Amino acid sequence: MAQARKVVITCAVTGAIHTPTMSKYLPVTPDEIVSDALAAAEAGAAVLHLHARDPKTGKPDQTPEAFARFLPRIKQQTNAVINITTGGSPYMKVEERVLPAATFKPEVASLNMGSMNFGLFHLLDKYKDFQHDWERQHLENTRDLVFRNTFKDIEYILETCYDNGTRFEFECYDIGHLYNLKHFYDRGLVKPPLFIQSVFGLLGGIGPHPEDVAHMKRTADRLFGDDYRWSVLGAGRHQLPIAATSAAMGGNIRVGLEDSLWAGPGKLATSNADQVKLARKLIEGLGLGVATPDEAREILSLKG
Ligand code: KMH
Ligand code: ZN
Repeated sequence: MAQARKVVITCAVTGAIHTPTMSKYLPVTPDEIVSDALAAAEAGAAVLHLHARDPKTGKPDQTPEAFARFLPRIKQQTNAVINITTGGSPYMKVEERVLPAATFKPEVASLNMGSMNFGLFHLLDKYKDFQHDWERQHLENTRDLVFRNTFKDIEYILETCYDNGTRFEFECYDIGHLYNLKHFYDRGLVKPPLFIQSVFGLLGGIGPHPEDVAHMKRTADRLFGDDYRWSVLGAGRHQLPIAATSAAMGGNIRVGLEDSLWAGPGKLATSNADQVKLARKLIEGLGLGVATPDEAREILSLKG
């Protein structure tokens, strides 16, 4: 009997977009990040995409010290692939953003493939009373914020991580970002298979329509042929519909509270594992399999 295709689930545990007021389930302290990450891995996430936060305020914290409070504990207790952010938050400079990946030399680091608007201010319609001052500012300031990822920035991150054997999750928020990746591919600065994470439904990037997903995939197919592995993430309520579309089209899936706080219409996810379980359900419902961490290493050609 033919083996079912294996789908890699990435879980992005906390990120830098959402704030503690938006959900009491958002992991913020090192203990919360560890327990949510481990439960997500247990539920089927082969890759854990990690950011750090200040435990008191929940503010994104990109210092290696902040990562050191949870990273060794996660590594000790799971075989899941560790993926460290180099995006940090859109307010940080690239030199600061790359420090945790440069320090901990993970198997995977994220790499954002272009500059863009990164609108979160529309969330102010929904959330009014914030626990911490920084939260309102964090949303308000995005009216006039560019998430900066210039060619020089991208090259700097590639160069900094090159000798560590770290491979990348290339975050592509729009079609032009695929062409930026092609530029680095043509120059031999990135090696196949490229792990492309297509991001849908953020204000400032491509939308979440099935036609957007199809266009992204068609373009990646044309530019990279068999030299890439495709994964998708949908922001907010688009998370699961986009995941289902990807799995049905031959792709992989990213879920997690970094990108969406929801586990259904109007229903907050009570943990990252909630969303991983939903992803698993839809993968298995399609007759596909969930990749183990070692299968993910094979599929993505990681250093292991
Ligand atoms: N929050 C995602 C849409 C990064 O950490 O480098 C993108 C992301 C970026 O995860
Ligand atoms: Zn991230």
